[in-house]
Amino acid sequence: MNGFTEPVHHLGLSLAAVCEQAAIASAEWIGCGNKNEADGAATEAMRSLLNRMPMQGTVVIGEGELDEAPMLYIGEKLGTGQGPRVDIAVDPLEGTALVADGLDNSLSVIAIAPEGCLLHAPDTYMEKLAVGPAAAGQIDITAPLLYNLQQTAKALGKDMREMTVSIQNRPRHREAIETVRRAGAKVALFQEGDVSCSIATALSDTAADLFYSIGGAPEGVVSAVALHCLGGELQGRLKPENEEQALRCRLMGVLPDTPLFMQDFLRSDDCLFAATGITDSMLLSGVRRNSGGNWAVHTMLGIGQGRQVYFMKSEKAGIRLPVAELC
Ligand code: VTB
Repeated sequence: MNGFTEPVHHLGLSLAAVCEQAAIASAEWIGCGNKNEADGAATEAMRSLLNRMPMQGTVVIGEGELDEAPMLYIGEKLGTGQGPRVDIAVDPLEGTALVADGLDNSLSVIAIAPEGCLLHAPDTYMEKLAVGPAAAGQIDITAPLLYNLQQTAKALGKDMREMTVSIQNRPRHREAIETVRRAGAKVALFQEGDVSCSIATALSDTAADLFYSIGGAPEGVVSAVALHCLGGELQGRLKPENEEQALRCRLMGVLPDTPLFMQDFLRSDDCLFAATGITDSMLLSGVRRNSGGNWAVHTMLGIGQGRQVYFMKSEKAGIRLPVAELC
């Protein structure tokens, strides 16, 4: 904990509203084949609304460094300048290619915690393992995947044939996929979207029991905040692909291959996580425009203190965004 005074949790509903607007903005671009426009629309909407929130925020996980991202860059100050000092992790459009291609599993996501309490992760790969509350405390990222699969099955009281592991569909995961299948468990491959697939392990009405993948480190941090709110667990290890990335990791104070636990990702209970579905996922339904012309959106709001998680459906007045005509 660091010496903050003002609590963060009362910002929850505003944070959910920010995600909703970002999701609606990018939903205009679903299936249009343009990743950058979809991401830009979500980023612009998110930034403009975060700036109206009563907080003194700093982006610690964002769209990139100042020289590569005009908005929501790492170090950017956000908020009205009043209220709690917070670290902000944003992923305005998690799954840009999914939205461009009209595929499931995309979200708009934000996590916040008091200043100094979120891991400042570099934009490299991270090996990630995630489970829900029943298996929290039973996994070990430094141990083989088979051990973690067995531990999770034991904690859930399931036979190996009843177990499902979510793994991103990439050649780098071939060995992991074979390990799971050889053990007699099932693999649920996903194309993109680590955040929804890792969080889904903590929800009772989804098929995923264990999440394993080497994906984005920034996504690992936001997922860890959500899993904290749900009582689950995420462990990770940075996997830089070259010396330059390894140096970046060291400069940010996180050594490659060092195991990272929940207390490394998040150093306060007073945290918030919000995500709105853009396209459908295991976690949330995507944005819909209903027959009355309003937007219907589904949002998950996680509150760290007391570990409360709400799933909300909102109807938003049918403002027509200018990008609609461009698609
Ligand atoms: C991961 C995952 C993301 O991209 O970063 C993945 O965390 C990496 O994709 O959800 P590549 O294998 O193509 O490098 C996402 O799927 C989308 O940002």
